[in-house]
Amino acid sequence: MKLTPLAAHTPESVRAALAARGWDAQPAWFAATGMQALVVLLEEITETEREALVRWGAKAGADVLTGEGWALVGAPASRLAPLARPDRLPPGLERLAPELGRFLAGYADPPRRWTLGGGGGGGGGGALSLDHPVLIGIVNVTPDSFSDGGRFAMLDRAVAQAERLAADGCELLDVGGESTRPGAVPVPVEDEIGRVAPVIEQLVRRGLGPVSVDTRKAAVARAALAAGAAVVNDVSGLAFDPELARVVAEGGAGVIVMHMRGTPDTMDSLAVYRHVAADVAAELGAAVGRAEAGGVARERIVVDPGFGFAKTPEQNFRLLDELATVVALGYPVAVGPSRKRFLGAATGRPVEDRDRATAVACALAWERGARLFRVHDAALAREALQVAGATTSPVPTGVDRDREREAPSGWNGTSPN
Ligand code: PMM
Repeated sequence: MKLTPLAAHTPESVRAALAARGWDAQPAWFAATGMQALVVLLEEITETEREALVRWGAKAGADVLTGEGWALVGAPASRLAPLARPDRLPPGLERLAPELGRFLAGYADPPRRWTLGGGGGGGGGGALSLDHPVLIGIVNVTPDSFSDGGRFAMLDRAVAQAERLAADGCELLDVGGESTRPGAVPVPVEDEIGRVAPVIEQLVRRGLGPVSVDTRKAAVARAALAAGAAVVNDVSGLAFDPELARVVAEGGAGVIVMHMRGTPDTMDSLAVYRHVAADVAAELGAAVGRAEAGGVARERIVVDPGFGFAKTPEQNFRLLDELATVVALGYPVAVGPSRKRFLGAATGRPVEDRDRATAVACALAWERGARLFRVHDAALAREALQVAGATTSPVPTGVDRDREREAPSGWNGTSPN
């Protein structure tokens, strides 16, 4: 007998083993994703539900660890799938089906596109494919990033920076007029509009778009969308300005909801989590709820764990490693590790020498399911992501993703041949 342990972190290993033994692409991919080990944490469960889970686990051969009001369930996707089907649910677990069903559907068929505004307000238009890493280039128009000041100097330099980022492969340019670093001075709305709107207009006019505006304020977002922005990137996750979700919805724009706590001034003192990845995912879920309650369509929403915002270096690294918990929300995930302090904590490098570390962080995030990468230096990140993207493709060869959509109910753990 010959024994070969396969790589368990990717369905690709099982797919390749089956393909090498004559299986067709489609059933091989089905079976391989069904065999992937999943772990779900259930909270706020009753004693009856807990007992039903333990009984089911013993019968199904799943691992179930429980305590009062919670359970951790570990099993291959194919074994969890019946729990998402009302007709096959063991009695006592009825409340589990809808949530688990949503997760498994998103797991089997992650979002492949992000719908943006058409620019110029009013919606329509653009979309970005998420089948490959998408770079978002940072265009800062804050006086501290352009210390020689002057409106025209600022505009010229922003355009030059945007041209460089676009040439280096950025598919979205993120224009921000207010620094969100701790201790940064708040910028009055009129000043922020005066900084970002002319830049956005220029970038769109020169065909460098689509463009996003990095703002927490509804009035700034409204002006930016009128100037041609297609996306609002809000570091406060729609918590700072209650009007912003409605402005995004009415403008037909895309939105990035980022996780943070408090404000740039208070966030460092709020970096206390029970379990950082699970807590951030739950709080991002609430942010997505704010977006949807304001009328923003699901396909326009991207979530971002907010590296460096209300997180210690250790928490940022845990979050990066456990990014799959954020990906499991079912929305495309953007990350912005670029040049941040936690990268300096690991490498000892100063802020101006963190682009290599940024590129590595982006590659790791891609491997864990992130699709969009907000960076200062696009050339290095692009190269890292080209390698990462070639290693872990979200589009398996020979598989028709529209047929794969059926996966959760199709998983049965046996050979379809
Ligand atoms: N980080 C900063 C600003 N905006 N937006 C998103 N979506 N994600 C981020 O991580 C993020 C952001 C702060 O970084 P900078 O001051 O270097 O731009």
